[in-house]
Amino acid sequence: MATVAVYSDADRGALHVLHADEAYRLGPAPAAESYLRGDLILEVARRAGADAVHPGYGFLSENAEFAEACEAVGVTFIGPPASAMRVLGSKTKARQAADAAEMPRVPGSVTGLADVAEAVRVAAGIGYPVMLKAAAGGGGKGMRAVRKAEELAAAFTAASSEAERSFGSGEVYLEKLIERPRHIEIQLMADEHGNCVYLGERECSVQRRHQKVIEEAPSAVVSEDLRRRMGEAAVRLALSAGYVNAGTVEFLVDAEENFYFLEMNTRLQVEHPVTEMVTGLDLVHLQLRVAMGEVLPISQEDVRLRGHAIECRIYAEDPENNFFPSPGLITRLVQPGGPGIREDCAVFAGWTVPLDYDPMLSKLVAFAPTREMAIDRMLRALGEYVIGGIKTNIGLFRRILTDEDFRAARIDTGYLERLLAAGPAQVQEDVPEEVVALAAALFAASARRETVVVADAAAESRWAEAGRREGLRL
Ligand code: MV4
Repeated sequence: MATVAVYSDADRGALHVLHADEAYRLGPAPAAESYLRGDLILEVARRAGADAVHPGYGFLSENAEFAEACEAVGVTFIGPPASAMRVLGSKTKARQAADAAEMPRVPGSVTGLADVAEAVRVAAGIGYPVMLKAAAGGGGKGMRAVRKAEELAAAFTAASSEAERSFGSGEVYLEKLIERPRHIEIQLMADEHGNCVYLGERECSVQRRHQKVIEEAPSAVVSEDLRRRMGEAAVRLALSAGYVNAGTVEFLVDAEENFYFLEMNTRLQVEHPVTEMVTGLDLVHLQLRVAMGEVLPISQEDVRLRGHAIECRIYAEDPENNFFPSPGLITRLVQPGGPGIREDCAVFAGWTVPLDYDPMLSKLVAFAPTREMAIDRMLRALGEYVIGGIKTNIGLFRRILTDEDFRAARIDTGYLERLLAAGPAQVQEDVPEEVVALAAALFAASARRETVVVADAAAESRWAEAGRREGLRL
């Protein structure tokens, strides 16, 4: 299968451009002038004679108009039909489809609340605390928890005007607030012939400001029975909307193992590798075969989960500076490997991380027979990972993976905010003075981009002497 890459001026030298058989420029760096220009992308498809377009993540991957524009010019969109995208990509339509598919949903209103009086009535019906949500919101924006009845009126008015300002629609609905939920999602794969399988779940509760940081498969708290019930509900929803190709159904799961439909992502997700590791499947390969009209080559009985996988999203961001992006030239890259380590890396030494896009550098995945082994393998791999010239969030993962609550899988969507609120990493107290001084000197030198050679004459002569004694010429 020949590949055609598209790139913006910022990505002229990017890895995907080097890997593809052909590459075409879309336009200047800003996404609005390149990766979001569906017309320019289809112009490349025409010039290159491409049969299909894979939209990846973000950008146009959940844009029904783009999916339609592809089909209109006879280019296969590797993803769901626009009609399914429209139903499942809209919060309120998806919630209505979830009800039709008898999918457990958080108790509350399905459509927008007409006025404060209706909000008061619905809240009284489900009991406090409640969560107000903007229908046109998303990713945690436009959400407001209300813990007492007397706060509801003001909160409703504020949420509605905020939604109007931020999303162009003041429509607000109301749900039972699920305390300390886990975010668990089901991976689906459906073909054009009415077959749909679920490929286990992913635990995505370790998030910061609604950005996933660590994802795992399987979830440490999902039993075989819960997995089957969530999977079958997700399949019912997908089939009811005529869904095709890869998709993910997101759930909130509470401490009593109740699960509630949140939303559906009508695309492949960044974290799909952890599902690939525990199922042994290549999800993009399956996407391509489904997009070519093939019947799914696997049935639900064929799906077997084995072992445990953890993914760390390696970002060019500065944990000491509120995780702000830290773009710039990557001067050095030493990548981990070894048993059970997979690194999906998009950068290389000499690459300049641009500011124009999400600053993700790579996804480091550790697979092992058990969660404990996967955590320790990941720690070993992170210890080998060197990305020079820019700041990264590698240190954050060491803090999380050595944290007792994480290792005991006592995590929920508030876990990482609580860990970070506990303050900066505890510096080890037992570090000898000279080591601290040496570390400071190295840090200062690296900040000045100098190389510091620490020559210990005694050590060197012992090394040379051993070499002479053993007759080795090193
Ligand atoms: C909730 C919730 C608790 N109760 N709904 C956040 C973004 C959107 N995906 C839905 N979200 C939530 N909805 C009710 N009724 C808690 C969250 C939530 C959350 C959900 C998933 C992943 C991370 C989260 C972080 C904070 C809050």
